[in-house]
Amino acid sequence: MLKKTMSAAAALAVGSLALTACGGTSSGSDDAAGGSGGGDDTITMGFAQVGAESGWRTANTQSVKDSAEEAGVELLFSDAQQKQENQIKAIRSYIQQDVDVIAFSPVVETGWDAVLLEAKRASIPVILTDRAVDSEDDSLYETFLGSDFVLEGERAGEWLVENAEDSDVNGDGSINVVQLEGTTGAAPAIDRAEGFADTIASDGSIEVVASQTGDFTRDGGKRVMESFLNSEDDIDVVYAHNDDMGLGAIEAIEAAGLTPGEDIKIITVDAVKDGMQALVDGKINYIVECNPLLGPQLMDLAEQVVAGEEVEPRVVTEETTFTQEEAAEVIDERQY
Ligand code: GYE
Repeated sequence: MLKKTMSAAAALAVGSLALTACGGTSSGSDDAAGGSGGGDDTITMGFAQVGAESGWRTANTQSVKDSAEEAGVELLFSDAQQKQENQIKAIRSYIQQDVDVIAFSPVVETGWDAVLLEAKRASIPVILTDRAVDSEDDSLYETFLGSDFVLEGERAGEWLVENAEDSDVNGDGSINVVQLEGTTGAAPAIDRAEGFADTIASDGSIEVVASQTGDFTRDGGKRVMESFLNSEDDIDVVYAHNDDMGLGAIEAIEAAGLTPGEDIKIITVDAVKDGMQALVDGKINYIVECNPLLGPQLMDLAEQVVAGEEVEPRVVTEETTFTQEEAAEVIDERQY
C-alpha cells in the first residue's frame, strides 16, 4: 500500500524490489496507507530484510510478518536478496513514503551513514534488527535488537576447548578446524569468527587451518567444504557460522565417503529445525542457538519509538546451546 504522495520515480525504484505490503488489521484503504502524516493511529513500518538465504531468515521473516499483523502494524516488506544496494533502495523508498518507522537487518556492517542520515533528516526513526552497523554516529538509529554474535562464537569455541580430546579425530595431537564463514562483512560473520578465535587461543592444539565464506547458504557451505576436502589434510572439525552451511558441509562430507559427526566433528550456530534434526541424528555435534523470533520485541520497540519514548540503545536476545542429547529432548517442540 503506497502513500498517495509517492513520486513516480520512487514507485519505479520500489518496483525493482520484491516489495509487498502485508499485515495490519485496518480494513479501509485510506487507513491502511498509514505514514506519519496519515492522521490515524496505525503505525506503518518499512522493513528491509536481508534476503531468504537460510532457515533462520525464513523464521525471522515469518516472525516479523506475524507480529506486525498481531500488533496491527502496517508492514511494508522488502527482500534485498543479500545485496546492500537493494536494501538502500528499499530504505529510500520507505523514506519517500513517509513511513512511521524503518526497521532493517543490515546485510553488511559498513556503508550505511548516508541513507541513515536521510532517514534522520526526514525524522523517521530507524531500528536495527538482527544485525548491527559499524558507524561512528549512534544517533542514526534508535536501538539495535539482536543477538550477541561474539558470545555465540565464544560458546562454539568453549565447546571445542572442552571437547578437544574427542575432537582430535585424526589422533595426531593437533585439532585442525576449517571455518565456513557467513557473508563477508556481515556482523554475525565478523563476530562469530572473532569470539571463536579468541576462545580457542587458550588451547595451543586447536588451529583454524582454512576459512572461507559460504555466504550463509547451504549451497555455499557445500561448495566451500568440497574445496576444503580437496585442499586440506586431516580436517578434524568444521565450524560453520550457521546451520545451513553446516548442512551443506554434511552433504560434501558424505559425498567424500566420510561420516559427518564422527570422522569430522561439526559445530554450527542457529538451531533451526533442520540443524537440530542433524544434531539429533549425530551428524552435527554442537549447536549454539541464535533466536530468529525477533518480531514481538521489534513491534514493541516500534510502538515505543513512534510514541517518542526512550528505548534502550541495545536489546540483546537470550539464547542457549544444544548438545546432541539436549536437542533430542526439545526437537519435537521446535517451531522453526
Ligand atoms: O545466523 C544466518 C542468517 O543474521 C543472525 O543470518 C543472522 C544470520 C543467521 O543467514 O543463518
